[in-house]
Amino acid sequence: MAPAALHCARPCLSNENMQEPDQPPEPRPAAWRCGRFSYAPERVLVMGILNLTPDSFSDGGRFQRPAEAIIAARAMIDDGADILDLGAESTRPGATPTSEAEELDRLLPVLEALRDVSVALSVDTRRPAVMRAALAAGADLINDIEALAAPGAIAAVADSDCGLCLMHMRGSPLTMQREPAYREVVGEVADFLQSRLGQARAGGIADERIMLDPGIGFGKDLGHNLALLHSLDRIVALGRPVLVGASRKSMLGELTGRAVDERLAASIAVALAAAARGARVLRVHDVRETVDALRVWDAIEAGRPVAIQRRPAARSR
Ligand code: HH2
Repeated sequence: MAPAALHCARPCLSNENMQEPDQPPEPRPAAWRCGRFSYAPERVLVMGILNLTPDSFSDGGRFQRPAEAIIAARAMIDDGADILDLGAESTRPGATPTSEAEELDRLLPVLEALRDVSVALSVDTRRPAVMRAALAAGADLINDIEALAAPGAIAAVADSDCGLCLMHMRGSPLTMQREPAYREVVGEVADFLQSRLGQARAGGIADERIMLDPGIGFGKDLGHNLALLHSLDRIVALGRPVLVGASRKSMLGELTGRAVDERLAASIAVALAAAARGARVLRVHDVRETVDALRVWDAIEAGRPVAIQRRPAARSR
């Protein structure tokens, strides 16, 4: 991809004008398939975070009952979310694992109540049994911070038509922030994701279903996170849509000195910077504000007002 194109998430005038006259047009990447949905490759999607946990780092304990989580989910859809990411186990640094039964108890009532919403339903889990139960209950996407490392995880995903997010993490949530060290963080993360992509492919999961995530804050210090965001094009170059999740994370606290509930501006800044470098899915707590920011950025990139993109229709189950 030409450097100018990195700053333009959707085809726009400035991008066309930069094209050399005798250069062949770049091949258009295939759509990304995700359960009931199929997304145009240039679309930047907003994934709203719905943590059903008592202990998530920024919004743990927000919901006492499933009904409250369902109301919050519907509000995120009204605010413009394309995907909802339901998590029933915290992965914050130092978190101890939740039992499988507890993860399912938190997740399934909410997922089942939302199964026919007009946006994709993602489930953030690393357990194959939870993946299978979630897919049976209507999930469109499996978001695995362990990149399908658990025995049986590849088969659980391969047996469905769901989308898949493979994320890079060093160690486990309990230990990952104990002095993380890399020779060259961007290259090592890219090599890991390339290798997991190959294993998923070999296990029968088509490329068109897969996206990749450098895993901001998962076994990385501030320098590692900034290097990955700065050089996100090297992850984008692996040829799959890239997800970035930096919303409210501690790197933003380190850069601004702000507490976790005061990181909205910083979260928007990192979301736009990631989109400008080619990220196609932004995992965020603050959906409405991120959607507004993307709309303004899009119009500036295009040099004219841009019609609000309609969400793709869901295929029936
Ligand atoms: N970050 C978190 C959880 N899941 N999944 C992907 N693909 N990428 C991420 O960056 C990512 C993720 C951690 O954030 P959060 O869900 O807000 O907190 P917690 O893990 O404490 O529930």
